[in-house]
Amino acid sequence: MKSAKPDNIACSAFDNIGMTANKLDDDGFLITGPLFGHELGPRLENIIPQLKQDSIGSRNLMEHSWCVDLAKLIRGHQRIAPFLSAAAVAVQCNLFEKSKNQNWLVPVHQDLGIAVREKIKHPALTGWTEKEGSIFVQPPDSFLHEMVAVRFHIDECGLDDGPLRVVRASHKAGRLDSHAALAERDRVGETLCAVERGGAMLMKPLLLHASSKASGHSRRRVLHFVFAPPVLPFGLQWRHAF
Ligand SMILES: O=C(O)CCC(=O)C(=O)O
Repeated sequence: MKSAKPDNIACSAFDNIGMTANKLDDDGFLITGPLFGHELGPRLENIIPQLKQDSIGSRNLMEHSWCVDLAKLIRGHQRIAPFLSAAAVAVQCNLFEKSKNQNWLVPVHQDLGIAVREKIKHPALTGWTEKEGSIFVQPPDSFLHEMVAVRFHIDECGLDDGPLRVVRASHKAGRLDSHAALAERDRVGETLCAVERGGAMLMKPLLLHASSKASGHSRRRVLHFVFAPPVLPFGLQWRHAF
């Protein structure tokens, strides 16, 4: 089997103003420089430790007004808005933290689940699960293609900080089982995604992605927002939609 060593590095050392939505459609991801300068950093620094103290689960951050406010700021940002449809709503926000005490990895996968209010029986809806009190289901690929994740980096994420490794353009292959996912990764290779503090990585949920453990000397926090069409198919309703 061919080694899956990253053959490429993507970083935020460019300004994406003027880039077209085709870039996101073609590659399945793109990286921006800092969205708000350094202003938002200290504000978020104060919020995140409080969340931890309250032992609030990382998947339900949309229940907090600060998170809804930030989602709206991000959606309207001149570097982000061109990549979202005008009607897009924020439906989810997870905090992903890697540090010395909290170091982890994820194998290659696609983000297939969405959080909904209740179960609806329909043959096109699969993979029902419950996590942290939310019901998740996998909608058809055609709906996942309409969604965009915006990963807002609270800290810098360099190559030693457990960055995402993505398989460029793999979202175009649709839903892949684990065997096909590994084959696609080995065929295309991986791109390491370094992001500056305050920068964002935009990503299609069907893009194959993975991440390694960090070196353990840094703290890498990412708020992973998901934006999607406001109306779900088959009578489903979003758990959160702002
Ligand atoms: O932030 C990471 O390292 C992994 C995130 C991830 O796997 C995901 O968004 O599904």
